[in-house]
Amino acid sequence: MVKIPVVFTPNGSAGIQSAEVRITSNDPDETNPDRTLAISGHAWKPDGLSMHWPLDDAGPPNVVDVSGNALNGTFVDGETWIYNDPPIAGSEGKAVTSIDGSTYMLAEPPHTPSFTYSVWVKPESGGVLFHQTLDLQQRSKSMFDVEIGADGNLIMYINETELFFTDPETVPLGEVTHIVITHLDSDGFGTDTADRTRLYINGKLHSEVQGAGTAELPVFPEDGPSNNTLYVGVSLLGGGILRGTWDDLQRYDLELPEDEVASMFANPGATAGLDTLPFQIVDVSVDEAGINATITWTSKPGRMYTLERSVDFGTWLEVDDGIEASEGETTTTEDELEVGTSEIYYRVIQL
Ligand SMILES: [Ca+2]
Ligand SMILES: [Ca+2]
Repeated sequence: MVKIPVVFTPNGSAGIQSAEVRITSNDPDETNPDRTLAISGHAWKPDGLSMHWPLDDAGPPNVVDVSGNALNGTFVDGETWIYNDPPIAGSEGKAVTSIDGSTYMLAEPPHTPSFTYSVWVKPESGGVLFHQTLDLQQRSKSMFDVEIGADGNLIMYINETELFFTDPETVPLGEVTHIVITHLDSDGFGTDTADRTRLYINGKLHSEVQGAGTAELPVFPEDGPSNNTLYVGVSLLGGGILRGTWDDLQRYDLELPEDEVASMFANPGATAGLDTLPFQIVDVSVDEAGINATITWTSKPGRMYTLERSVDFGTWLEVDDGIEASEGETTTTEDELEVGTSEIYYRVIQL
């Protein structure tokens, strides 16, 4: 018996993705030398990722979210945007450019005490990256603002507290910069305190404020008027439209650590791994007698798994369910395989 392991790792957009494996033989005596197998798998989604806009969009009105959370946004003044621009986050995919008019994007991300924003920009003018206002009607209270000045400095506020006012050329106009902002508030909303806020430029920690130097993200008042809209590329408080190219916007509902930010800069467009192994089968072994198969996959403590099998990639039968995870990898065995079975496929479902 020859074992040919084929590992298919779906990546990119979260959700079901498919591929084909074609096996051919150059043996002239082989009677069935050509075989195509359809493979599908569920793309893995990192913990904490709430929104991921690759900005590969071909046109308005929607800014497509591939995080799996369906947090699509809107291109405002969508006909004026330029789509299918060459990417600035790495060399794959596309980017979008705002050149004129009232071009900005709207999002409705979850409102969480801690967060991370990551974006690639090539600004052609100063303007606003992110803006949220506490009071929509009066437009008087700034909740969260990040702005790039005409000389390439970056200014950031949370709850009207100025956290960063960087030197000129931090985000140089006409150049591509990867900007990441992380915010940690470990004791949650309503305490008036947060742990720290960090600014990363091109994968490196640029500025940091801690404790009393930072501010807590306020909660929206229950009786409004307010909304949870995130304005991307404009401010309602008079800040300008940011003209320039945008690529790969990601949001997390937690503070990404320094090594993850460095990794995101080194791998443009990739999401943070958060020290979690991709979910996949790493080994399938059959004992010499061909009676027992052992299947091993990456796992996380606390999770439960179901193992299924198929002989034709069409019908799947449960082998075992309620399999408790071990740390790192989990192994289970299917006993008493049917004699004469030449192919079995396994899949593991994380519950
Ligand atoms: Ca892109
Ligand atoms: Ca707090």
